[in-house]
Amino acid sequence: MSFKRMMEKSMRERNSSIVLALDSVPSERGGLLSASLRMLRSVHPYICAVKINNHLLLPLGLHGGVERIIEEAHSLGLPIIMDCKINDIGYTNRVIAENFFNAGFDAVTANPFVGWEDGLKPVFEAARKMNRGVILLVYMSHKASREGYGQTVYDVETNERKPQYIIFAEKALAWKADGAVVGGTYPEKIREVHEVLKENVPIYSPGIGAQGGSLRAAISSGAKYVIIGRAITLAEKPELAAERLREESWKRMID
Ligand code: BMP
Repeated sequence: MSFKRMMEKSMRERNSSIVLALDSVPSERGGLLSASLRMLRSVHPYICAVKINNHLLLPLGLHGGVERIIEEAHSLGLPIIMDCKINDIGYTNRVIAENFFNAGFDAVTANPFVGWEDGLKPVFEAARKMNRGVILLVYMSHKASREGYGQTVYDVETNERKPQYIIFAEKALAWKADGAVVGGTYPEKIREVHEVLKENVPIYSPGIGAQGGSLRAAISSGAKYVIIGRAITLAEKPELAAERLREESWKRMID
């Protein structure tokens, strides 16, 4: 099954569009790995996938620690995404993607700034060969996002001017990406990107809660999945926070 279909199935079966950003911190109740596994086990009924990044990869390492989290996510029936934001030359990018796919990740994130030929093409090739997904950054959630993703690009051949994120959305469509990241802090950008992508490439939206984005606005503007970390992981009762957020997001989805 393709990553896109796997996500769709997980979302429908669990009535949840929440991708948990498992950016754990060690707690007094144990180290990073046990804190992460505990978090996953307590919130898994309310989420449809898990995403991890360098928060866990650097201290735990891929083999051993992170592979244990991948195994746990899969045993709970959850797809797992490596948010590595691949951003190098093609030769290196392929090795990065293959390492994560071989470890068991179902998808990786990548930065379209590096382009296709000798950039992200080898990542998409590796993903297609191994039946995994690639999610592209289209407009990030942080304050300075406009300095890069929000620049106006002048095309000397056509004399056209377009926002960088619209060009990235068009690339996500042309490259048949499995997802596009658009910050939940910018619902108007979600709307514009959704106009380009329609239902062909699902929008993943981080920045809800801790970064000030509204779940309601992100979903009603066209986000299909919401990536949520601290609003769940730092809550006094993460499972209650996840349950509440799931309810709120699901209500919006079926409205
Ligand atoms: P939180 O809900 O705690 O703000 O976490 C958001 C997560 O999404 C983090 O793991 C962050 O690295 C990631 N993220 C983001 O916040 N904005 C983006 O534009 C892209 C991301 O991957």
